[in-house]
Amino acid sequence: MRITVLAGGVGGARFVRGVREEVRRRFPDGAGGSEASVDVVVNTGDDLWLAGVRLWPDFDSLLYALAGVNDTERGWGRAGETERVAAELREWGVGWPWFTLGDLDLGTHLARTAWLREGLAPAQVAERLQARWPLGVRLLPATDAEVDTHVLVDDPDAPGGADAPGGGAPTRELHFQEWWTRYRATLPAREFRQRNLGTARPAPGVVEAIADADVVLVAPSNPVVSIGTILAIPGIREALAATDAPVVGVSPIIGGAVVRGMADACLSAIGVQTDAAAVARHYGARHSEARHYGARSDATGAADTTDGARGLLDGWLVAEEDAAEVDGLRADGFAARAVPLWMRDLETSAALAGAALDLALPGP
Ligand code: FO1
Repeated sequence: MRITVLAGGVGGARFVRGVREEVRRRFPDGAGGSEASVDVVVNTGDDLWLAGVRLWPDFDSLLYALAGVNDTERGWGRAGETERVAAELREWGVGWPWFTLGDLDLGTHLARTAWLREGLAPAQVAERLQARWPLGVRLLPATDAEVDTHVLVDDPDAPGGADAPGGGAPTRELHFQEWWTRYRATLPAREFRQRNLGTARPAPGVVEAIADADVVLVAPSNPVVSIGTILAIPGIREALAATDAPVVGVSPIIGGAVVRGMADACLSAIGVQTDAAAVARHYGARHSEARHYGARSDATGAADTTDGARGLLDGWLVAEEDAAEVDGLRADGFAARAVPLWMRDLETSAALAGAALDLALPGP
């Protein structure tokens, strides 16, 4: 059984921990002749260069969480972290004062940057990083290209802001991390722009992981900047459309609110409601009659509103709080089910992963 998960950082990490646990329970040591493997295609749109080092926030969130060395309170970074180097960097005026690079975390960034500078491709660096701990899954960066996300906003420092004389307000492009952590996504996003998308290709192993999978799961990660970036890499959406595996997603929205983070600010920027069914329709149903949507692939990964072409999903799990959405989703071509969606601990994460696998592969 080959399971492939598309995932972003913190929400993705909780879900993948659940998948790993559920797989261990269902396929203990290849019992009954069946072995299972889990590949995770990781969002690289949050990545950035800062203070001379390359950061991969979503990859590191998955790496640390699966290794059990993550800071579970904060949601990102290492447990037991100290910030001595960060204090020095602030004194030097290097990096961003609102973005803290912990000492242990910096070890990861330095190792990664050293290997990149030696000429290793990001996928090879990813292999080296995950060799340190027995993760039980394989993490694949979505692409070797630097597709760092930038956000176009009205310039917060422009005199007069939106009311500036001379028509349209001046705009500025911020790196996603500045928009997210410095401004807490409060500056309305006019547009998300991924660098280098034109020449980006899926990293080695990514297309195969999707093509050869028995099941593909879409984690409850940010549909715009996490899953949207993965889907926007030329070749990945096509691999999903072509795979024989069922593709099942999990809603990142519960009862009309985002589970964590500020994904609602990203959804509203691309005109998608913060609603479990709206996110499913944004991804699109693979086997719909194409009454409501087809394929308009763009940089946000959307696949909606034209005739005849296919979306991405066979199935969609919504929260029990959103059970009223299930009938409408089924009518639109999704195998939909309402289940407990809160991932409070390993047990609830594993139960959610089990529900996703059951929806993808219903028993006889
Ligand atoms: N998030 C914050 O809110 N503040 C920080 O100072 C911060 C530092 C940081 C350093 C390395 C890293 O890998 C992640 C870090 N994050 C920080 C988390 C990150 O900004 C985002 O939560 C994700 O990129 C969104 O998934």
